[in-house]
Amino acid sequence: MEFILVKKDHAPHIALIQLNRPKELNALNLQLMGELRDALKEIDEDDDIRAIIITGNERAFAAGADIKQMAGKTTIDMWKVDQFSTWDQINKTRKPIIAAVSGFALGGGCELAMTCDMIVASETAQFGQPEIKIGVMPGAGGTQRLTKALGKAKAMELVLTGKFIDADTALSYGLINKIVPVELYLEEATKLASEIASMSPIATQMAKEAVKRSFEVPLEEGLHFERKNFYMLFSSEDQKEGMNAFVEKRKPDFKGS
Ligand code: DAK
Repeated sequence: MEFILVKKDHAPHIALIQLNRPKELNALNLQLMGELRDALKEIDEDDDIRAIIITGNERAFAAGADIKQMAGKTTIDMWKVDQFSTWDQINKTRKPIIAAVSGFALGGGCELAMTCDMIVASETAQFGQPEIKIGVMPGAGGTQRLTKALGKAKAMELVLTGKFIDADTALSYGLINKIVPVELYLEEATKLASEIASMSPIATQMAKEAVKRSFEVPLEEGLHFERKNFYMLFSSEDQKEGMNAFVEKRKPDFKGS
């Protein structure tokens, strides 16, 4: 891996993926995205890992897709590369993913953070979809995820003007979960990931799947999906362990079985 760093043992049951093109503000070139796809696939198949953190560095989470790499491309060049398989892999990752964001999260960087399940931000974080300023528009889910998170009026403003919002505004808009001082954003994301990792991984993954389903289907169908996952969890040993631990007044020890 040239453009990402992967630590599978960042903390117990937690993998950390760090985007690592610091000079280019972690601009998401095709190689980086391919590496990210492969790492996520491998981590998702690793039974020991229960939660994932994706981060950048203090200055930038990611300043978007690599404009220099895209500038001369034709429609057919773009089509041939099939970048969507990478974005689809991120979206279909079963394990909860937290984006730990500091500095710029722009364009594809903002879309990457939004494709994660939660966002912990440093007070220097800035979010935006500035594609409009370079003659295009969001292409990796920005128009949809931003609108679902912020509502039409605010999403339109960000997408049509390309303006950035700071961490306080992002929090007040409901885009992110938390803001912490810059020296603490990774620690805070790790705390959140550890809390999730202390639960049954089967339950967290099925719960994540059900919450995500709410974005795709009408309420009735979503409720049906939720019920199915709820019942399924009664086939897990973790359900017995969780409920017995409550009755016996002790901490549960979830095994992921
Ligand atoms: N691409 C390539 N290089 C970038 C970059 C980017 N997105 N952002 C920054 N860099 C590079 C700069 O060119 C500069 O390199 P050198 O000139 O030193 O070689 C270096 O990083 C430092 O940047 P600056 O010198 O510009 O730093 P400043 O602090 O002055 O400004 C900035 C920071 C973030 C405001 C500025 O760099 C900037 O505006 N960057 C571009 C932001 C942007 O427009 N982002 C959206 C890109 S379009 C798709 C999936 C995704 C996408 C599309 C399709 N499919 C699945 C089909 C996504 C598209 C996008 O994200």
